Amino acid sequence: KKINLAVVGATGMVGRTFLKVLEERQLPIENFYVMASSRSAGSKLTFNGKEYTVEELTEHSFDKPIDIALFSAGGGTSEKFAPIAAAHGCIVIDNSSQWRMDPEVPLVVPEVNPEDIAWHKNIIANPNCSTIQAMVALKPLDDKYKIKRVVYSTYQAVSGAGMAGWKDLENGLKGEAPKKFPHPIANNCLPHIDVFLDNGYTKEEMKMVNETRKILHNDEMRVTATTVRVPVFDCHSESINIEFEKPFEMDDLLETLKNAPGVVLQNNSEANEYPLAVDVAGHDEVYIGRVRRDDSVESGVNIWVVADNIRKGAATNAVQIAEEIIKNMQ
Ligand code: A2P
Ligand code: 11C
Repeated sequence: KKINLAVVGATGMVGRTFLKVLEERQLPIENFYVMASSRSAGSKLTFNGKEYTVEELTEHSFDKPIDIALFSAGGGTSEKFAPIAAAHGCIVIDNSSQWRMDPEVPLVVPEVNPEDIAWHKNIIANPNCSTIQAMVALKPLDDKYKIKRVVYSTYQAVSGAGMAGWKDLENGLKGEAPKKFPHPIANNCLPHIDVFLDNGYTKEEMKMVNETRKILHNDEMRVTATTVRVPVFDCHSESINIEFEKPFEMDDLLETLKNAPGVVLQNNSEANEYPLAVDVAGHDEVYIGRVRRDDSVESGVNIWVVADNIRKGAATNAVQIAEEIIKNMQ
């Protein structure tokens, strides 16, 4: 069966990558629609060798039959338009943070909790990019050794903040003042992603905490995070410290990671081989290296996890969810 598919926010950083990933993975698409704001309505985007005109997203955009819509146009747009699309029978896969913690909305990483797709009510949330790559790494370890506590420290690319974030680094390297970030990002590290909350953490940090618990189905899991923006264009890197309930053998843990879906284990420090943002950019897998026992606790490990935040962290993950839905439609 071929489906009708719309991309909302098609002109954005993630939106353009949706088009690329949909092409690469050859989804069975009958009618294809690209939507954005009035600012870019009328402009053209090429998909599968054909030109498509960007439509302005309105209340009537979903009057036509659309089976699946991939949204990446900000939380406000999702808040208003995802329910409209859903009410028309369209399944929305939403890349914003708007619906992620709604108990009626599944939050899905296809390698990790594909079973949650089954209970959707026409909106499925794509997790935050820094959460997605962590989940692909943590799930096989949680299944085997039961995770007790996680400490995330992230090194996040400017592309996570969209086109405006990208430009701040590009222009900042030429000496221009920042427009998107509160401080220069060139030659700097900003321990500040998204807004600050009352508890002193940033929203990005609390997204990692709350989304981890929801995706791994464990509200009790102890999780904490420090998220940092670094002067890198593509790929989020993460240091993850994990404490387990059960003991583990290092060989067994490495084998578990090596065989995990969506993981590439690159753990050869003696040869200076470990995941690097510049190598991982453009790939869909989650790369893991620097695996070493944490001797400060009874059973713990430190790992280094790198993924392309726009691909696996956003577009690819959403397209994989669409593929699962299409598979279940057959
Ligand atoms: P537009 O190009 O018309 O501004 P990024 O985060 O990379 O900047 O991308 C944001 C995406 O979300 C763009 O495609 C942008 O479209 C789209 N967008 C922003 N606001 C709206 C809106 N109110 N309605 C529809 N699309 C929107
Ligand atoms: C960043 N992780 O790198 C953010 C971007 O909740 O989807 C994604 C925000 C989100 O800035």
